[in-house]
Amino acid sequence: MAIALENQTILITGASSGIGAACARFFAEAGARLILSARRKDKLQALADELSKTYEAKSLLLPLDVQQSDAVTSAIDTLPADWQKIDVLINNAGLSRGLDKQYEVSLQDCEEMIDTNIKGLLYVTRAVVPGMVERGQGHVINIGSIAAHYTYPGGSIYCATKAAVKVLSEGLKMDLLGTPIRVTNIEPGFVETEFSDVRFRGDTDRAKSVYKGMTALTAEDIAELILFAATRPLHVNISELYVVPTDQSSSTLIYRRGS
Ligand code: NDP
Ligand code: 8X3
Repeated sequence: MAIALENQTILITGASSGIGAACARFFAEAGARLILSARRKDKLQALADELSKTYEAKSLLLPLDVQQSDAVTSAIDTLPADWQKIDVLINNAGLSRGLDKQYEVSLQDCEEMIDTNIKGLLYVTRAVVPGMVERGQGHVINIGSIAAHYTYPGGSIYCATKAAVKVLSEGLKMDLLGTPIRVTNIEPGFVETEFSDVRFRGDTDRAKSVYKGMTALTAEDIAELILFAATRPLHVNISELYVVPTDQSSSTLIYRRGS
């Protein structure tokens, strides 16, 4: 039987758009309280207002750049007393930059992907998990990618970061064995969000062409699976969920209509 999320506290990184924002809506509908984190405070505020109006959900804004280790630690350590007991951490903040060759991609792009997708996820995990262990309750849900399994040309840095998320998820599960804390790695294929706009720095035509002629997953498709993982009975740990659009079988094998 599904477990209830009423009054549970969910911390979502990257809540300002895409999968993170969709998770906020699904968990709010299920009665949870949300800690909404990302860099764009205006987007977080608009989302919090919507959640309050639509679901009467309580939200706390946590504007944060996950690349900044000190800021992450201090933000988690100084949460208001009634928000400190985090039940579910959704490590979702992440991005890709460009499709440049490994030997040509700028160091700045490499570092942004590594610092956000690997180091940022680790900073947040290290700040939150000790409290979960102390309280004997918690669930860490990382957003990996099928890119962890399939390297594609020009994507090796991003793919390496998602391979790291897979390994960090597996290792965290091992390190938490003997505690009730659960660990899940969600690995989506194409999801149509701001992801490709960010990858191609606002070149919307190029971003749209990624999904041309095929039906991509939606942020809601993924949020529903995350909610499913979070609501399994406490003795059930979904370790990995690998999910692609029906029109996709690997990072580079896509079925496109009319092409
Ligand atoms: P979006 O671009 O829509 O969302 C990314 C989120 O990450 C935004 O809320 C952004 O917020 C946040 N973010 C980025 N950098 C930082 C940072 N340094 N500090 C804090 N927050 C940050 O893309 P998606 O929703 O698609 O992506 C969510 C996750 O899903 C990512 O980890 C991505 O790698 C993964 N994924 C996406 C797939 C896809 O096809 N879309 C497929 C597989 C995995 P802000 O800019 O306000 O900080
Ligand atoms: C995002 C999906 O295939 O663009 O993780 O890398 S892909």
